[in-house]
Amino acid sequence: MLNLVLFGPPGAGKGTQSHKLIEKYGLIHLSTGDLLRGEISQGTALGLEAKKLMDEGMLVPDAVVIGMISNKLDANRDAEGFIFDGFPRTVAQAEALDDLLKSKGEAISAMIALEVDDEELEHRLLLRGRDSGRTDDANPEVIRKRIKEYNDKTDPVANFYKHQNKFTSVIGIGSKDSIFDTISSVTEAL
Ligand code: B4P
Repeated sequence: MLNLVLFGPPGAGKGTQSHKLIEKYGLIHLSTGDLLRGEISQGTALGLEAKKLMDEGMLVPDAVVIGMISNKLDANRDAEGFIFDGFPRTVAQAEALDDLLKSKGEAISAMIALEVDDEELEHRLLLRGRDSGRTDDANPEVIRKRIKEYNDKTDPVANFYKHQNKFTSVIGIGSKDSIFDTISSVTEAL
């Protein structure tokens, strides 16, 4: 199985590059952001709780996202592999993911981290906020809070995969296609 973690700050292009990887490898896309937005649009209790945190630029509790991912892994037992987009975002989530995959005789193949500076991130997210209706993209203060949450809680996850020799960093600035070419050179070497 090819199991990839696509990593990077909010707006780095994880969702964008995930879609290209899915087309190329037929992987199952597991985006915790999309799953949470799905819960919000269905008006579930989980969605209502998550929306409050997401609108403030905070992470939702580990147990919630780990539970969602665990259900999706169980529901896709015959998959060729998975692309984890926006997950894991904390070291506790990374440890839980390793355990879930291990219980199925699987492991993460690689983490690919998109590197983009804060100014460009803010610019991209505000631009997306104009069309997407995403409330967490509309407010510069919330965007800065999300970037701070990333630096405080998510960036340490990179070390988790560095220690396993599974980490590769890719510059996330340039055309979407040229970034994808660089990512492809990493996946083809696996
Ligand atoms: P996510 O939905 O994961 O989204 P994101 O980090 O905002 O964006 P992404 O990096 O996917 O950006 P995209 O490709 O779309 O998270 C939203 C919230 O959900 C979090 O803040 C948190 O509250 C919660 N959450 C999710 N997962 C969680 C977890 N595991 N634990 C706890 N909480 C969790 O790109 C952004 C924009 O840039 C797009 O408009 C795109 O077109 C543009 N773009 C992409 N590549 C570009 C390029 N090369 N050049 C120019 N623009 C580009």
